[in-house]
Amino acid sequence: MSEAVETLEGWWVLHDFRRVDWPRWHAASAAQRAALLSGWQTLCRELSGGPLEQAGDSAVYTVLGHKADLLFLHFRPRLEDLLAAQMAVNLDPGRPFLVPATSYVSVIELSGYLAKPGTGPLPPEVQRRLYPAIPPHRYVCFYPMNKRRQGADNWYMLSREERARLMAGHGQIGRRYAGQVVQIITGSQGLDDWEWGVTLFADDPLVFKKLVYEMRFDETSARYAEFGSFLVGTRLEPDDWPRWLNTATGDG
Ligand code: 76R
Repeated sequence: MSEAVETLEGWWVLHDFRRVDWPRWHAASAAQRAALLSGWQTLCRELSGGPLEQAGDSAVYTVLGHKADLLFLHFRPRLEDLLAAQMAVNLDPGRPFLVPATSYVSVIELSGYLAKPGTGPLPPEVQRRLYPAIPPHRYVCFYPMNKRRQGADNWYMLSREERARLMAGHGQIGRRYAGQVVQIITGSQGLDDWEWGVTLFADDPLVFKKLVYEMRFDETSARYAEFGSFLVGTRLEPDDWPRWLNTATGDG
């Protein structure tokens, strides 16, 4: 009989992917576009560090490919606070233009495979990992994953010792990327369609490919990991919106 590993949970997390309604954007007048743009910039400022934030953090990314145009990423103390952040995007004057594409609900998770959570107050380094600011790196990569439950390869039937051994190997590969990538693992059992969300932050997007590829050869991923859709994006600061939408010269 295997037992669940102890976990610690921190901020609640919403990955809110949006599409821009491009036909509508193209049909808008120069004045309407200017108003939308300043509305979106104000929204972003209010979400991170402004009145809509209070506690937690938010960041916005442009997303490559057809799956979405934007990612609004929110860390918040409670589910209700995530809802408020989601609704702020929905209720923004630019609402009909920012159409939901896909989303993911999860909570920052530290598992106790390598260090069992003690009973006293949490050490500051653990606090920082449970309640982090969104890492400032330029690029983000997100994908959901499961641990396999199939025939002989059933993660949930392994003993705790065996899982700890596998996770130690996983951590070893990960630590080779120290300084190049920050990973935030969020648990989503009972919350969304996969078991975990993996969010990686780096200043060189090639690091995502190299890390994920190398991990595929680690037994934990090779035998037990199943993956959903991968999305990659670039940080979009409020001041970057005009350049992104090519309106910086007021082209209209
Ligand atoms: O050293 C530590 O303190 C933490 C060790 C550690 C744990 C417990 C760790 C390290 N991870 C842990 C848990 Mn991870 N991680 C992933 C993926 O693409 C794939 O193959 C898998 C997706 C990546 C890229 C990654 C990166 N990790 C987990 C869990 C929870 C498992 C459970 O509880 O059963 C998942 C799903 C998961 C997945 N991991 C690291 C990294 C990196 C880069 C590290 C080193 C981090 C560091 O030392 O700073």
